[in-house]
Amino acid sequence: MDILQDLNNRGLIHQATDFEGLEQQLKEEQVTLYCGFDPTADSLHIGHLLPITMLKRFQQAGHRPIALIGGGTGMIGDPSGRTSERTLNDEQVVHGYAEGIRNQLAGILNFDAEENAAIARNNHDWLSKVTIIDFLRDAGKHFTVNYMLAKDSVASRIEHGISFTEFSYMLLQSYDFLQLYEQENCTLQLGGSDQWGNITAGLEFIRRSRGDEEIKAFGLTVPLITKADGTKFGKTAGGAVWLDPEKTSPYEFYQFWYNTDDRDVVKFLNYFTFLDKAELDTLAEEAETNPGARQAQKRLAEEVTKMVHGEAALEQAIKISEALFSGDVKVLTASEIEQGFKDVPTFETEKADVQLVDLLVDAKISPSKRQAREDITNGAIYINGDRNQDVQHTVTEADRLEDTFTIIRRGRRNYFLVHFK
Ligand code: 545
Repeated sequence: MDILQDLNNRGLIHQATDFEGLEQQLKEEQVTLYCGFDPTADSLHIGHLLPITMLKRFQQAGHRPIALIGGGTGMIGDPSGRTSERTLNDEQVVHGYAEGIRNQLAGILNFDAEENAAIARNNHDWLSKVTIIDFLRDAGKHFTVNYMLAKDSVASRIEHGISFTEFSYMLLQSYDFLQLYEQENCTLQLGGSDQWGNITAGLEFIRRSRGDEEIKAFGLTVPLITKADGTKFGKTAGGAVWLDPEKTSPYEFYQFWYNTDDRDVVKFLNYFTFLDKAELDTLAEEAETNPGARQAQKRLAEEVTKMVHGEAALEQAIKISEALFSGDVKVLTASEIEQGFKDVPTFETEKADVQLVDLLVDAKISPSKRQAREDITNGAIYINGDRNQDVQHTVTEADRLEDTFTIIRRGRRNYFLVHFK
């Protein structure tokens, strides 16, 4: 199937500058396309995932993606989609972020493909070299202030004010598109819907600066991701869902996708996975007839976790999820316990041996000794997954997993972690 048709079926096309023209170019040749990422943080998060998977889809269809790192534009700050001025980061900070983001993109796109390897470019390479005189003559002259003021990113900021720095941003992104057009024969720029103004400014700039030449360059945006319950996509109680495994563990990442609302799961399967129509139809059918089994969520979580963190991290995330669900936690390694129990109440102690009754009270698992004894005799207390009904029990080395942790459960679901230091 042709790539644009596939993207359309998946609901991935929000706006396109010349759909038919683009469709034709994609049929006729290997197209080089790009999407830009400004190093404004030390990691990407799942709000950036859709354009990344778009680059990957085009690559799988035989085209050549460029991941553009905004080492230069990240020094300026894009006003698009923002209600207030950004604070500027130092060059060292931006440089450090750029390196990390490049590596994250390299983990998802194929930089070693034979025919159409993805490449990374950094706009600091050219933006740091152009002189202000050349820039104002070669770029500035092609834009009227009137045109710039009419862009959403600027118009929405007029009331409260926008610095000349951020006002100028669209010229820099436009300058990039021309550079990549000339250096790499890049004819398509992708982005989220917030990037439409910058992308169309770039196309305008290419046309004007190339004079009479017939320009076959295009812009495409993906939709803003909405959720059925109206809350913002990608945010959890703990904040953003990062691609960096140190910031959001693969287990948490897996759980995020696994917890997708039944009303959103088919859309997200279309957006974020590479499953074909037959599989998507089967999963949609299962989600409809047997939502309780959460087969669609499971598949979504598996596919996205594998794409971002790899097969081994996915296996671990599944292992942790299953252990927590079944209660059989003894199979977990120390690092798996740390991942799976990150948000579980944790009690640290330096004691070697401790009475179970005392531990339940000290760790605030039971509110009093009397209640602790009752919980034990009632069979509500589990040590590392095994019920323990002995009120005299002493928790010792023998009750520790990996010499360090004792996992206590009260009832079916309430987990507590005791960390013996
Ligand atoms: C810079 C130079 C170019 C082309 C594009 C840019 C970046 C663009 C921008 N994009 C956003 C971004 O977010 C920070 C990522 C790293 C922490 O600001 N001006 O850099 C997001 N982008 C992906 C999508 C986006 C957009 O990276 O386009 O819509 C989010 O989904 O907000 O020549």
